[in-house]
Amino acid sequence: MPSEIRHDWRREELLALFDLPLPELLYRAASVHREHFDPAQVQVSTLLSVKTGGCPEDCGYCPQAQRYHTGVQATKLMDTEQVLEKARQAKAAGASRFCMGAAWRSPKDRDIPKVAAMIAGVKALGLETCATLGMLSPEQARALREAGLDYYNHNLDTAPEFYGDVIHTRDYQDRLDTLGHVRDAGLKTCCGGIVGMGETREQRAGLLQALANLPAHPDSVPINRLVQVPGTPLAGTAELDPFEFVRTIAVARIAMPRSMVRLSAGRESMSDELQAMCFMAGANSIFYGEQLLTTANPAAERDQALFARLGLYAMPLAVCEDHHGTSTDGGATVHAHIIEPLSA
Ligand code: SAM
Ligand code: DTB
Ligand code: SF4
Repeated sequence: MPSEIRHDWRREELLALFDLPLPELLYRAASVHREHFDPAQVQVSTLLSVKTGGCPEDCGYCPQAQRYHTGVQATKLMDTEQVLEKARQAKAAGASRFCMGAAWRSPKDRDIPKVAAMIAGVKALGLETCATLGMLSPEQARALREAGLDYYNHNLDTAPEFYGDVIHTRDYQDRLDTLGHVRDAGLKTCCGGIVGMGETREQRAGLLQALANLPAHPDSVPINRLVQVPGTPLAGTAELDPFEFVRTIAVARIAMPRSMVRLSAGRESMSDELQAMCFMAGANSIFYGEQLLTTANPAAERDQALFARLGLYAMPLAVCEDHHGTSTDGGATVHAHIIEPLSA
């Protein structure tokens, strides 16, 4: 029986999945994964921080909040040409999606034409475009869509009842509102959260419940493992058991069968074996390139070697588009497997 697309997950059902013996949970998640995806195919995105640091918000995990002293140097919005050069490099290295991040609470209206020019330029390179700029008004979301934006990343971050322990400068409803504006503008959503912030298993289930019960499942679901940055309030939090991280990926896969589940921040400090377990649990997307926004990500060579050892390959761009039904050229521009495996 194919798995249903549900928006009525109860917390206890998700917790019952978390509580399964790990082999049984992995089997169930891997079965759901195969209903909708080739389990060897992984979607590859590259991130660029187009405006770094100096953020007025107080997200307890974030190295870019002005109020924490993390050593991150605040910058102005980058020039479009510099951004396009980075996007060309990302495409040449094998990424199919380019995600531009800005350390803003929300963009000012005067920023939108500048970001729109970046989006249009990246789109013209043949990459999928994604942006994460904070809260958006309905008009801003529409303007970004018109510029050629495919995805907007805006995370719920954690369960509603734990959220107030982490962030105080905007509330959960603000996030839900922005996600509504993004969907209404016809953008695809990239929405997930962070684990390892000291939340309970019930709260991890609560994050997945909130994501799966959105009016539409996010097209991409980034599951970040907290990157602990000295100076942030969450530095020093007890490390999450790696198997609990794998369980979180598996339950996300089961609850959101057609979404791309992204093994996101935190890979740099994960072993190859832990990452392999995450792919077996249904993760099918990564951030690729040595930097996330301000913190380290595995070197491209390490990821190429990992893909080769595991027999994984990068999702070609045209397949990324086909998967969401928006390919305009019938797949004529299929790129070969774009993270080239290193020869043995
Ligand atoms: N300022 C915008 C916002 O908050 O929506 C966009 C950029 S913000 C850095 C994007 C996401 O990165 C956050 O929602 C959070 O989930 C993730 N993130 C930030 N710092 C992180 C950390 N130290 N570890 C893991 N994920 C982190
Ligand atoms: C997401 O969920 N993870 C990415 C992306 N969306 C923008 C960001 C991770 C940031 C990790 C901390 C940093 O590098 O500053
Ligand atoms: Fe600012 Fe985004 Fe960091 Fe929060 S997560 S402090 S909004 S850059």
